[in-house]
Amino acid sequence: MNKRYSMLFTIAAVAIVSATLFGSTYTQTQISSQSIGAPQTDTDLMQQIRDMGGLQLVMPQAFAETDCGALEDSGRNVVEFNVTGESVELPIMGGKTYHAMSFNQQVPGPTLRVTQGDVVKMTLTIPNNEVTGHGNDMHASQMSAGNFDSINPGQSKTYCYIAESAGVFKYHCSGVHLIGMDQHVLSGMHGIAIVDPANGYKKLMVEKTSGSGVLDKKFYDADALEFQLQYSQLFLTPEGNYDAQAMFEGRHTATTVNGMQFGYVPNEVHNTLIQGDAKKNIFVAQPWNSIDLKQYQSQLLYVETGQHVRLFIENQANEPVYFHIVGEILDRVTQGNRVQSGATETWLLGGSQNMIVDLVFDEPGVYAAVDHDYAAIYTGAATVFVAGDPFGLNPRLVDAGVIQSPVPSYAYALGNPSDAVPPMGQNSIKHPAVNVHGLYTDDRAAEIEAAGAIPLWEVVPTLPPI
Ligand SMILES: [Cu+2]
Repeated sequence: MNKRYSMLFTIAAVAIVSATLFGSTYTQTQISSQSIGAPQTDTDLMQQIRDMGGLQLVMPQAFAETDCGALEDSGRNVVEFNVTGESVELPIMGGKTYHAMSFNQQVPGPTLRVTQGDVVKMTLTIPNNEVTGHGNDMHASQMSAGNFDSINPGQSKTYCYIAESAGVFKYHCSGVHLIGMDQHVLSGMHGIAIVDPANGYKKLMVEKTSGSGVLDKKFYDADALEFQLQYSQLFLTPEGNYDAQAMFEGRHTATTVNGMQFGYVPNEVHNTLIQGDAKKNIFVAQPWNSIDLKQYQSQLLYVETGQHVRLFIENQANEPVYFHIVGEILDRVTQGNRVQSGATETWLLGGSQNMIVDLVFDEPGVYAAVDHDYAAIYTGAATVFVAGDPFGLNPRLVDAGVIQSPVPSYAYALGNPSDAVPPMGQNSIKHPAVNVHGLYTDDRAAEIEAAGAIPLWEVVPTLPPI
């Protein structure tokens, strides 16, 4: 409805409502006379249509195509996203494994990162020896749902779309013609696409009294150290099979962050450094302690104090996520490209919903990001950030020769876990180092290592005593 029509409609509606309510000072003739202009305008519209040569659906450019031809040649930046659908056996807490379904032998699948307006060229391949078909529904696209349908083992499928809207968007397997979609997604076939705003992220403004009692506004550059956190749930039988009955009854057996329960908590190396004893745990739950667990050994997330940190968060499962960081306030919450809140304690994400959290850790310390649902915390949704050097390790690290001079975060010595680090975007601060960590098969872990991540299980034993 254009402005002129809208105005006429409003006048007519107000008149009718007023007449009905107050019964009335308007006569029927008067009400009708309010809309006398409309037929005249209709005539103008009909003339305009005739002048155009008739009505036609005018679209500036197709949003999506299955053959990609026009979009690939549109002059836009084209980003290829190649994924394979594969069933694999992956570990769960307690030394067991479960029958996972994955994109690229990792849970969650690889993160796609593009800039608003880019063309995404998605190719899904199902290997010959895969036991079932899979599809890929990318929420960043706006195309007919039929394109997301499954393909069979031995087949490959490509579609293209323009990432029109900025934000974080889930992608997930659509099952076999939608059948078993719950099983495939909740067994690991999910991931995210981060679509950076065309004009970049905004500066962060933090307003508080900063201990002085006087209101203080600080502005931080848009560039930030970034992490991704994807929440999901596992519904499993004791044998590690998907339990549909448990899903329908809402009885999850595990809450995962980037595929693992308690994947970002201290490990025996931290125990040794801080407690002087590998077996003396710092944290209440450390199920992935041993360095022998290689890519599955739990790792911590390291940030600098006073640094702009940006978190891309997605709820991949069914239950709401009540995202909270113990000891911190979420300085800004954004969904899509719109700020939703500032200086908030907790933000709620429904199923398949996302947000971007911007914040600054001011004080050195240990901060636990949780899903503030107690059932979720106790089944795996606790993620530990370490800001600055709260344990005073800098002098010891320098003395041992691990680092040359004091560092602003332990990431300079140990790196941040690869599965929590998204691909670089236009406002990303590069992580000082990245270590191999995640729910990866050994083959996938080897690829992550080849791309530059540090295998701490090989490096740590070679370090001098600290
Ligand atoms: Cu699937």
